[in-house]
Amino acid sequence: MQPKSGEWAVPATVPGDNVSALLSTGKIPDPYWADNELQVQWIGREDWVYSRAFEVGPAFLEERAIFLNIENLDTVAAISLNGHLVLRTENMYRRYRVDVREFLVPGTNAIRIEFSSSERIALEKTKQVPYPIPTTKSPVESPHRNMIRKVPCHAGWDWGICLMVSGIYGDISLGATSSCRIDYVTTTQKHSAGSVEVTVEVYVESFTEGGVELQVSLGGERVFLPVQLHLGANHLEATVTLANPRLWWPAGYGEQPLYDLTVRVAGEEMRKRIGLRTVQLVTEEDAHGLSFLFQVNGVPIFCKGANWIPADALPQRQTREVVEDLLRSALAANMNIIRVWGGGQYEPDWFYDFCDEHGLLVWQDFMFACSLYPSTPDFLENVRQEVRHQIKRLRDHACIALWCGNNENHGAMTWYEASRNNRDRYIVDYDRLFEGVIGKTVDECDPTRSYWPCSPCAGRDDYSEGLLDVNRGDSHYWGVWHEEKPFSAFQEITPRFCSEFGYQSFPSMETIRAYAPEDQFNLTAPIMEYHQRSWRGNSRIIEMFSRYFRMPQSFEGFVYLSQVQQALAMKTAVEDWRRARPVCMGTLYWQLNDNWPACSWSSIDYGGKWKLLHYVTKRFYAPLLVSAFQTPEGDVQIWAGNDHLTESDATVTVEIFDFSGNRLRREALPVKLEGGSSRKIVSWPVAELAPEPTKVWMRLTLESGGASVQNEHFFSEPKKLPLQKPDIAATVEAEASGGFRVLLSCTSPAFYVSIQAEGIRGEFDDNCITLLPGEPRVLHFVPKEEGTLEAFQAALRIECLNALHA
Ligand code: BMA
Repeated sequence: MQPKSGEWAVPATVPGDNVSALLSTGKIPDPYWADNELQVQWIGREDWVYSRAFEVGPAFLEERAIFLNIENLDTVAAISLNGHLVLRTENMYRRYRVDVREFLVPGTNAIRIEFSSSERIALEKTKQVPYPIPTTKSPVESPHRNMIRKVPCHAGWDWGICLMVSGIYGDISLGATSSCRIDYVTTTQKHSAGSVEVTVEVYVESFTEGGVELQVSLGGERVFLPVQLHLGANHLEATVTLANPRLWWPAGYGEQPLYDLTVRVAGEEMRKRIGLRTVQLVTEEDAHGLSFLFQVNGVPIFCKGANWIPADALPQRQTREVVEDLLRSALAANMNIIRVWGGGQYEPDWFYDFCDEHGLLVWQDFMFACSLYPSTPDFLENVRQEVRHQIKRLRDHACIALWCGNNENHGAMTWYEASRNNRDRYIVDYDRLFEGVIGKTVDECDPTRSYWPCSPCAGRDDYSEGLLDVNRGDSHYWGVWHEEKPFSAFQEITPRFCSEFGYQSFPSMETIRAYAPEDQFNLTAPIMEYHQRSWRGNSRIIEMFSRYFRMPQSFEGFVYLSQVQQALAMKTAVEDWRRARPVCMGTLYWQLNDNWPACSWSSIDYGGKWKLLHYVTKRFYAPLLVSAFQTPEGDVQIWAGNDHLTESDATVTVEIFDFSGNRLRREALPVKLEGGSSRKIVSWPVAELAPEPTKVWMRLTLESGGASVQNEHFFSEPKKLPLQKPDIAATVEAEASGGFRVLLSCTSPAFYVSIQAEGIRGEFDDNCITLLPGEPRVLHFVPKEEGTLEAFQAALRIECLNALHA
């Protein structure tokens, strides 16, 4: 690989990206460290050339058709074989297949891929439109990201580094056949009592004519059909009926059986695995507005999840291991859905395979975010090809619940002066793209799923301004972070489905060490501010501390408290919206992961380490939930929720303690919990439960069918509480499994107790817990790498809220 204008070259990996190649050969410093990002911005302004030689055997060249297959090539490039230009690409989300037979020779061949600077091309494209096409600004950015079909967040985001990478991240290969090529296989299921009829459609490019056999085998059933192939594109179809189908369910609702599908035509073969299920988005007018909920196999699903962004700003590091680890963490925190957000990318097949296998529903955005977009004929045609390909590639994944047009572009029409002054102009562009092209393409290529034009919006036919009506469709609620409202603002709204809401925290100490030297360990130090891309971000975090907490004394204390604060923000929102079931039927917090080490809304650090939020998520997303809601009128309501489908007998225990750990009151309330429900169990005046609200706290326990969950409630802001200095003792033992067991005990109640094994990859089974004297807790740590007991012990770090009151 070499810069087009340069004299030097470095080895590059395919699949991989040019920035990783420069990094691994020492040409650039680590862009994630300190503010090195600024030193690598030139890379995106250069043109880059990838070249290599490859061998082709004579037998290969005897085949009738020889084609070059390219997927995920980023982005604007000219590809030549042996000096002949064979293809120009301009969309990294499309698959390109071109006939290259005449350009190959037996023996050694040369391929050259010339990548044009995406930044320059984007700028050139703005000149082809006679009015501005605005996009969101980021602190460090490449402008006009909306003009090219490249991962939008490569150009920087309000959590992300600007790295205008290029390279090849998917397949690049030569194919040869003398018969035909299967371009896509898609399936459509028709469910009826006791059976499912599956129609298999096969899209074949044929290079010969004549009769052949179409062979379809699905779950042991076989159908062989004689078919005629014509030169060029062929559309074949077969139907297979499966009796007694085993249905596919989202995580927590049942199993994920997958049926093997094999399609053969004239010696060519394609395999897939199919989950049998129906999925429906239900949006109906009702007493509260316009509903928004998913039903799988007719069962309403309360969706619990988070938003997904690309796993690394360096595409080469988005390995299967890294990505699956993140998805596994989502499942471990009781999530049943993730939203592949529109500022990122369509993920590789194995991402969706994993979600199929584990019951993680996917809300799939098309890749448009926080911008307005052009509607020139070229742009629209380019997008049509992209969307057609992505739908045909992905639609057989059982996990995919929805196609969504974009992220926030509908609302974005109010963000820019140009579009505020001329809404007609931009709404026409919007409609051409998101209905005229994408909506129509979804209807044509996947009638089995719903299309939702924008997250958030109020449906396909609603072009109204102002998308803040949480009663209609899905919503993004940013009042607490971006408008700096108190956490109680979450409880003042009842969204039908909240597909974004978030609160930031600092990453863990070990992640901070990966980008900042110790002299920067201060919230307002330049590098700490540099790795914060949200406007006033660190100030907001500190200001919010002052409302609820006492100020930490140390940097480590700030980092810890920021994670507690974030966890409490999300807990406040999710518990409230789960209580509001069935009016609210889903929560997707912003955001699951990070693409570089930074301060952000994520619940998992760059590198995979769980923040405290992720542990707390595991509790507030658990199927059983017990929670308290203190009303503005001065009552405390106790609620119990059950996401299981079956009714159960349960007990809710309410205990009042003082801050020395003395129990002052205990009530055990028997309750019947209906399947898929949430209900208020009891309501007391605060004055009765806690006559002096700063002197006591409440513990709630819900027990049902052998499961037990707990929660705690303070009657006033934590900063007012007389928290005592707890003496927390930890004894550690190695477990036969290779993990570690930690026994924690204390001398007075300790809150939001955090235990970290710094620098050791792995997770505890619980964290951010409450400890009571006389009730020691055992936690287990499952490491992702081998290590000794001594190393584990030395890495342990324990913190709790009480320390701020000492
Ligand atoms: C949203 C997202 C992102 C952004 C986040 C935080 O609305 O869609 O664009 O990162 O807010 O501001």
